[in-house]
Formats: sequence, C-alpha cells, structure tokens
Amino acid sequence: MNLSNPDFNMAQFQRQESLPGLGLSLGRIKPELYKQRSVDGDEVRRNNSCGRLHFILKYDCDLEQLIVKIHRAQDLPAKDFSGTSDPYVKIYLLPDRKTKHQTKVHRKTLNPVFDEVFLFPVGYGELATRKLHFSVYDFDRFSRHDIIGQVVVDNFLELNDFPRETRLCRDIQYVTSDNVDLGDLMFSLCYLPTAGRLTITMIKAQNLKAMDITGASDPYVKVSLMCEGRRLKKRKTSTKRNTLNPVYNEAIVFDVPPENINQISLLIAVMDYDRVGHNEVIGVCRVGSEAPSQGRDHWGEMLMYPRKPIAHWHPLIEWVGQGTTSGSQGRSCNSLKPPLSP
Ligand SMILES: [Ca+2]
Ligand SMILES: [Ca+2]
Repeated sequence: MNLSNPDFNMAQFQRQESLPGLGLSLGRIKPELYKQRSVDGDEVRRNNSCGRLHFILKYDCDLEQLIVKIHRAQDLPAKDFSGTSDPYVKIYLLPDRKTKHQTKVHRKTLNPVFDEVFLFPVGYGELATRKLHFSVYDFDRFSRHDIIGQVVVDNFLELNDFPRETRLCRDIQYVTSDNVDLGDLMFSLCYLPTAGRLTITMIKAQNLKAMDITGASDPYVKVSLMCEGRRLKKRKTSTKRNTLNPVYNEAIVFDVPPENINQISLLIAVMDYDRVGHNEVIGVCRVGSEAPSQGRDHWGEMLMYPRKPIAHWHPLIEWVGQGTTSGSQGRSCNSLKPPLSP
C-alpha cells in the first residue's frame, strides 16, 4: 500500500482508512513512537502533555480543500470520577472561527478511535496563513464540558509530503480553558555558539485577546530566560497601545554559553499593560529542548542552523501560574551565571 501516492483521492482516503486493521498499519509505520510515549509517563508530564492525537492531513488541489482525518487519541487524562473520560474533538481552521467541525463523543475511554474526516474549503495559497486548531474535550451530561487540551498545526507547507497525505502524531497540550482567542505570536530565534549569544527577535502578534473595556489591549512581550524552573533573567519589548495586532521587530539578547544551551528555555509572556492596577498575562508560550512540541521544534531548528534567524508563529496558551522562581537552582545551572545588565 503506497501511502504517499499523489493520486490518492478522497474516496480512497476514506476507503483505505476504514479497512480493518488500519490502526495496525499506523503502528507498523512508527512503532517506536508509541512505545516511548506510552511507557515513559514522566516524559509526557514534563512536556505538559495530555496524551497524543493522531491525525492525517491532505490537500485536494482539484477541489481546493483541506482534508483532515482525526484518527485517534491515546493516553488521555481521566476527567471523570469513574477514572475515564468521554472524549470528543472540535476543530477550526483559524483564523476562521465560523467553520467548526466536531467528532462524535466516545464514552468512557482514554484511547478513543474517531476515524472521522472533515473538509475545509480553502485556497492552497491561503494555507500559509491558516492553522488547524484541535480542542479535545470531555463530554459531561450534566455540567460544562471539560477541556482536556489542544493541538495546533501551522506551517502546512513545511510538513513532509504535504499536500500529499501526511500522517501526524502530536502531543496534546494542557490548557485550562478553550483559549482559541488568546492570539498568536511570531518571533525568530538565532543562536551564535562561538559568541554564546541567543537572540530572540519579537516580530509581531495577531488576534490577541482583548483585555481592556476598549475592546483592545496594550500588549508588550516579556521574555524570561529559565533554567530548570528558575528565572535567571527577564527582558521586555516596548508597549504598543490599544491594539490586538502589535508589530515589534525588537531583538532581545541573552548570553548563553554553548555548554548551557540545552539546559535553558525561554518563557514568553504577552502582557497587557494597564495604567491602573496589575498588568495582566494575555497568554504564554515556551521554547526550549524541554518545551511542548512546537516550542521544542523551533528550538531544535535554531540549534541545527546556527547564526541563522528562524521565525515561526506560536499559539499563545493560557498562563496557569506555575512558580517560576521557587525551587532550588539545579547543579547544571551553576555555570550559567545571570549575565550583567548592559
Ligand atoms: Ca465525562
Ligand atoms: Ca490595558
């Protein structure tokens, strides 16, 4: 069975997927993926993961539509007292929030097999600015449905095989609310190993959540250099007044010697400035070797291409307020002294 056959059409897509034993064929492709994730629970927790979502993307150039097949989820957290959940998945192709698709609810399982196909009519050229947003929920008969977590896919054109059939398996990121509306942040990362210089250039944000009664926010971005849960240094951009789509183009530089680059991460918070009262967090994202999937990928790309600024969009997720300064400094951080302010 040639899974990357470019002539693969919609009918085959569905037929092939509904063949008995298909679930096994996924497993045959990358069995090591499953093994690692299900055995190493610690790793899953470190990444704030709430299980994994398996799905398949394909773009139909003739019909100009993105085809999304939600295959299954695995190792979901239990949200009900019974020790299970009743999962279902909602998907959007942001920034459009009017077209929403949803799977059926699967009762009492942490490893649901959905096998449902959804279509999003969209021009191929438009895909560069769109992103798929999956929210996994636990259905509850008598109360508000709990969100289990979310997966966001952007940069479609950089996916292997795309627009041909592309199978993906992503960590489900922990969130506490359905934060489709927090917005996105674009920044570039660049590392100069010889100079030991890490540069993050804050480019812009879009569709930020409105925090003020004016219907806008006064966003600035705060970047914290973290080592094992401890904040070593923080820097921020200028504040842009009264906008949900700020443009910064401001570089923030940290001194990080190559021997420490694998121990650190960046916690990036988009904040709303308020003249009166506390400034509030709009949303956050993290990059680093231990960050959730997208932040980890961007970090890895930066290390793979030193001296080259690499820019990506990142979805903002809700700040759940983990302590950033508590806990003792790890041994491995000792050689990374907080650099002096310039
Ligand atoms: Ca439930
Ligand atoms: Ca404000």
